[in-house]
Amino acid sequence: MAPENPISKRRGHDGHDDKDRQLDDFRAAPESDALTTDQGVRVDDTDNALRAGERGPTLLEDFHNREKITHFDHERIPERVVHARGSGAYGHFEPYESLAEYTCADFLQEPGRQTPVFVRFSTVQGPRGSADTVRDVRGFATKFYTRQGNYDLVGNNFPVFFIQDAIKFPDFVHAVKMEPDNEMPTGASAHDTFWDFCSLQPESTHMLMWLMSDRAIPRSFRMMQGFGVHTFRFVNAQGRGTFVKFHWKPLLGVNSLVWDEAQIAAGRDPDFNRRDLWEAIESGSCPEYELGVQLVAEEDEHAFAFDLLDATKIIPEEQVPVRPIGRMVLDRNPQNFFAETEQVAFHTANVVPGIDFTNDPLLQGRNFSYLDTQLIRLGGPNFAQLPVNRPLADVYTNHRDGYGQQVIQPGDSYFPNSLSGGCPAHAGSGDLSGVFRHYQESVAGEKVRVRSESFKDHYSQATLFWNSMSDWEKAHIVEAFRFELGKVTSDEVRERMVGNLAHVHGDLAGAVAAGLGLPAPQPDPTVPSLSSPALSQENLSAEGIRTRKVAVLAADGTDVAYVEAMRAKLTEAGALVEVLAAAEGSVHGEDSAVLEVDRALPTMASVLYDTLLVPGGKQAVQTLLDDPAAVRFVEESYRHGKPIAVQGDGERLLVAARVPGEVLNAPEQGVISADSADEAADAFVSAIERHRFMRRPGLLNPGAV
Ligand code: HDD
Repeated sequence: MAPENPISKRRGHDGHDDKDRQLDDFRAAPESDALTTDQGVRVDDTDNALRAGERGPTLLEDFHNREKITHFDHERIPERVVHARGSGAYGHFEPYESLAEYTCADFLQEPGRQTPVFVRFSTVQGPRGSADTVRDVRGFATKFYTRQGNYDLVGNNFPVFFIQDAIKFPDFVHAVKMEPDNEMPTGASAHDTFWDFCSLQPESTHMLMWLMSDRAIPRSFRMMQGFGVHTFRFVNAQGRGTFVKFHWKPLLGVNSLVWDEAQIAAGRDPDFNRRDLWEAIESGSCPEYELGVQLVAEEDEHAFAFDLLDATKIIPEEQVPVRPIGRMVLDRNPQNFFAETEQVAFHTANVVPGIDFTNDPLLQGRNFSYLDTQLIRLGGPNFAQLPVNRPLADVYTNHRDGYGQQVIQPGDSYFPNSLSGGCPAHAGSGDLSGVFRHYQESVAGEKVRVRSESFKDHYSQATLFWNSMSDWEKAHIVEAFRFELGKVTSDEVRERMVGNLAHVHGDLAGAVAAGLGLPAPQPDPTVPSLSSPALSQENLSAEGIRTRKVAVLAADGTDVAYVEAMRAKLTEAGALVEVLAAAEGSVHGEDSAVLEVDRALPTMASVLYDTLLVPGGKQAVQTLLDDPAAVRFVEESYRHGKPIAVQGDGERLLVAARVPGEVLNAPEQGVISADSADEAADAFVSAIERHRFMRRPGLLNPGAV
């Protein structure tokens, strides 16, 4: 009898939903416990090649050796030309209400009906092995396995894009990717070609504002928004269209790292975001996102100061509120990275009845590119048969043959036919339910190669973004521009870019120019004063501290009772508490109580935690003061704006970490000093809820504010 598949068992894959049950058919449960060749011939030695004599030459006849090496030689496929590095997870989506008024999409009809999904998060610029915490856009691509076929919402964590027309995409990607001669920099846009392109391409300015903001260094895939970016179209059963923009909102709030922290994390844990997602799902803290839509009636197409077809523009939420329509939970990690996360193929043109395109020229070009790129990346036209890509809906086509064909298709493959009884029949000839009918839009025009006049305002919404930021967000944007342009070697490019920023805001251009040693450009007097509070991360925190990671610095002599009391309160609120000490094992309190150590301090770093707890205890604090790694831990936690709670003597570590005197006990700055857990816990929990305290003395670079 075939043994139970140990991998399925370990991961608890137990026919979770329809997609999981479908995948089960493809999970390679070994049918015998003996090693075989691909042909099923049993092998008793895979360590020694067949040779002529003990010390003689290897023989060509050794088919096992040749097959093993040949298969290995072909294990790699081309990585994605963009979004090469990613992490995926399965889950499900369920609507809150029926959206039948706007769309006939089956998966949006019935409140509570679950549709399985696979989501892949990614960075854009770097190769597969690059670090997670680089400054970059994050991909947020969702495949809904609906009963009417697969629907892919291939979005990003920013609501706008660099270019307006897809024909510019190869130029943009060539500019942002590593430079062609030396293939540097990896996972970074801080180089000449990127800024050369952007400085000559003002339509990228709005996107640059997002890219230079902390949105480009998310704390977690679980704490970042997603956007469909384009204006799409819902179509209802009567054929009425409604413009729609899609928004994913994480229930854990929208939180970011700070730049210094992101750079340290890239070294301490290059898999920072990937690990975070994986571990959260493995531990049952499943990330959740709410899907929201902005709906615009067809007759209001021209009611805005910008063009709805222009992907460099948002519809401000104050103008058209986001209506929550459902929620998505990611609750299962893949079992095989290559088979699932690497081979998944998203395509903006994978739509289902009830969801259609608009004439956004960026979207129109994407609708060509994704299928095209999968053909080379996945080696032929049959990639939709790969388990992760396979729809749950029945598939019946006249496509035949090609590399990797998995199906034995009996019968003819042409239409019309009489010999196969006319099968597969067109839906039009019988059952009309679930048929995709393209939206009946009337189209007329000259053939022209022009950009619409309505696409020509490249700065107003960049200004809107700037105006909507809080003081510390603005300071971070200025610092990011200074960092990036500071890496640019061409003076001409720097000057041109700063000149463009003058059309966004004089303060921004002036502060960036000062950092680069350039004269402040003339501010543009026509800059608007609009703002949209919904854009600031100050307004996007969530309630609660679920899954936030708390580091406790301990040593022999630590007040164990205090740690246990704080741990109880923090854990009850959903946080994850880890005790760090110089070595693994345990430490003893003054009263010889024992505290288990979760991690050895030398293997960890403050950047791997959200917040810090320093218990008192004279001897313990002295030990920590003598350990440069512990002092650095505190110093970084403070500098990165993280909440810190200290007990009694623990305050001496703050002093050693050069925390200014006025902040030694300043709950409004996220530094809580109290002797008992009862006094500290509530203030600490509210501080963790706020995520970061970026207005602490010394944190805001005065030149950048
Ligand atoms: Fe794209 C991948 C998102 C514009 C061409 N894109 C890709 C992925 C995401 C996006 C999330 C990774 C999917 C995955 O995880 O496998 N792309 C976007 C967004 C865009 C955008 C939100 C603008 C609104 N993309 C865009 C344009 C083109 C492409 C204008 C080409 C004309 N994108 C591709 C691609 C990729 C891709 C070359 C690379 C790998 C893949 O498709 O499967 O076809």
